[in-house]
Amino acid sequence: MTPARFRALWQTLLPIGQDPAGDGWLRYGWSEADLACRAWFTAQAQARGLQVTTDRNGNLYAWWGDPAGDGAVVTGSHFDSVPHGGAYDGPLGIVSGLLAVDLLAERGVTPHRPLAVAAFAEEEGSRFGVACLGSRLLTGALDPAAARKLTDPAGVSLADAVSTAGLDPAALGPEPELLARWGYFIELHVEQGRALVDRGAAVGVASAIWPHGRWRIEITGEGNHAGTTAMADRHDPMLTTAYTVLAANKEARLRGGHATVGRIEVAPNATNAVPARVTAWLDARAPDQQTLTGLVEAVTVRAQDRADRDGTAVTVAAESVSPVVDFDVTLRDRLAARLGDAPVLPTGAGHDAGVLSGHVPTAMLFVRNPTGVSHAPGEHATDDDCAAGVVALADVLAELACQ
Ligand code: HGY
Ligand code: MN
Ligand code: MN
Ligand code: MN
Repeated sequence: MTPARFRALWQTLLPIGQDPAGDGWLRYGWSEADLACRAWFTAQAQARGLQVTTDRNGNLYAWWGDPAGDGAVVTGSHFDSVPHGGAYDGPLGIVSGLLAVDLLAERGVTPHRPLAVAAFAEEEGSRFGVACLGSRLLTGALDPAAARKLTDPAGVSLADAVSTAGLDPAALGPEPELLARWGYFIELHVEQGRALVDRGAAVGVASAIWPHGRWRIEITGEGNHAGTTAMADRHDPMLTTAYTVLAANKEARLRGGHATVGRIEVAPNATNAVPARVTAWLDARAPDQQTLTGLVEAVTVRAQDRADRDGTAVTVAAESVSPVVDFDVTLRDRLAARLGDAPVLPTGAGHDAGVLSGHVPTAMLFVRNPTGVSHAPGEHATDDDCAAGVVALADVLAELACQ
């Protein structure tokens, strides 16, 4: 697998969903860009003679072998991005899976198990607000009735969105019988940090996914005139919000966790009005559940203290939380050994692999990201390292599918 060969396939997908202004990618679940990625996937799979199936939640699979066979080895990731995200987070795992199939076929490998490349729906949750939507519906981690009601910022429901892709919204729901036929799931992903750079390695193996979640913080104040209202008479939720944002940063640093408020909505969102209400979304993550719980509680307490001073009200609701995922040690160490003692490292990022790991033996491979940046246009991986990732994935798939 040469860097040029990786680049040749990569650049057929790259332009899809790219921001016309060049500021990253805009690929959201069931959007035009996502439907174009799905069409790309289907064409690439068919060009390889792979059978394409879709589960009831719109997750796509390209099968080498019988989709109904047992012990399947499935690899894959997601097409969708955060707004103005990077090119690699998600798509790299899908492109690498297709190229790994090419490599195995050229090596004359005959898998003893069905092998599939998967594309999971709406992993980032950028459109409907719930991360790993497709894999959570597949595994039963998300109630389909609640999911159907999810709406995007334009008010389009998930039910309507999946209908545009030809799916029956009433069919959304868990598929235990499909998962029961899987033997392994392997996700290759661009590293979202600099650990592999620091270790001088092109490919690594995941040890764990930090517990993490997103919390919606509603801060209600009193809308008023920005010019005539005396400062002492204001109940300004933006002030409480500012203190909450600072508290998140401070408590995360104190506790060795990660936290940010990356999204806020202000009502009425007028320059010349003291806001009536601010909604802030907190993303918090930590190496263990106890630290994460303590971090979120501390932020909540600090927000409430400030609200008491500002005469505002604070409510906090968890929108989606992901428990810690310690990847199967035997599988993890077997893959690390197969890859010549590749570094083993945890990640603070969530992945479909984290959702699936509760249902099928799962592992993750990481490809070096020289910038360490992710969820932003600066996210990067060199063609050389991506080619090395394809070879590593092919070696792992061969090991698992031919045992
Ligand atoms: O948010 C995450 O950690 C993942 O990239 N969806
Ligand atoms: Mn991501
Ligand atoms: Mn991802
Ligand atoms: Mn006026």
